[in-house]
Amino acid sequence: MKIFIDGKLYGERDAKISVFDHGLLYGDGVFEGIRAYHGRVFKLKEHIERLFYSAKAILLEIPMTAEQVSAAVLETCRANKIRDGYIRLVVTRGVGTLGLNPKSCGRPSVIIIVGKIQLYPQELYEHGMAIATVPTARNLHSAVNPAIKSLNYLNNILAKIEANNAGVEEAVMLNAEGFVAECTGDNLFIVKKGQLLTPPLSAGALYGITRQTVIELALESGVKVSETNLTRYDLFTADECFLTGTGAEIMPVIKIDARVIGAGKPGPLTRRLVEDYHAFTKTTGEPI
Ligand code: PXG
Repeated sequence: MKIFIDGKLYGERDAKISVFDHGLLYGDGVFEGIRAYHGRVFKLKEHIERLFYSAKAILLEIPMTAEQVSAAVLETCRANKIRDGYIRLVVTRGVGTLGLNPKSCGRPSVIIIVGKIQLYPQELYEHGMAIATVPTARNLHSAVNPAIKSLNYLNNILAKIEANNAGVEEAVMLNAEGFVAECTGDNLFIVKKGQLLTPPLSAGALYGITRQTVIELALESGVKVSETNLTRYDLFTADECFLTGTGAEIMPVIKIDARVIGAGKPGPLTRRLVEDYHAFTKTTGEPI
């Protein structure tokens, strides 16, 4: 496996960064998770744009242009002969002193790792997943804004641990007001009377690229989509529920906090969107 670090490709054993990088010491940095399907990088432009927005929000200057980062992603895919896979793009604050002030950091580091990802067993995609709401709330907009895809995922990791402790694979995170925000690494949708509903970004959802793709696919097929605040009650009484994310893709949900959702199996609109999504990944993306 070849890993891109600051303009050069390294073998797996030589791909190393300093223990003084503030990405490690403080989680100071940003990242993207991207997928390649059928020899194309899916939604590359959108991921690069979000990376630069995340960086801007934390006053991190990426030492490459968006075009250079895109070219580096494609180059790393080619070097690894990847046609289908997962691309982790990371920008750290760089090497600094012990002390959190980023002023001590020299140059941010750009790292690109290409590999495979399977977050959940195939069986869950066929039969659906059980999820649960957890005590850890989604970040406040007035703290680390939840739209920033930062290297500090501890809030979501705690929620994931709480879900695991509750015997399920994924957590529903509520915001400070008690409205549904999203899951730890995916956005959440419900179907109610034929309509698709998902929390607005203002509820603390990440501006998910899979979320946006699913919204567009639904609208194209004539399904009404509404971005609206949802409560746990709305989840419990939904006809269908599913999660979206680059890693998870589209995951049907069949149980939330022990309440069976709809008929207790992946619903018809969910199934159709899964099909449409996979068909769409075949026809779009930046050629490797
Ligand atoms: N919310 C959060 C908090 C995320 O981290 C999403 C929603 C979905 O966004 P996209 O743009 O991917 O549709 C994410 C993305 C992993 C992993 O390693 C996590 C994500 C993506 C890829 C891999 O668990 N999260």
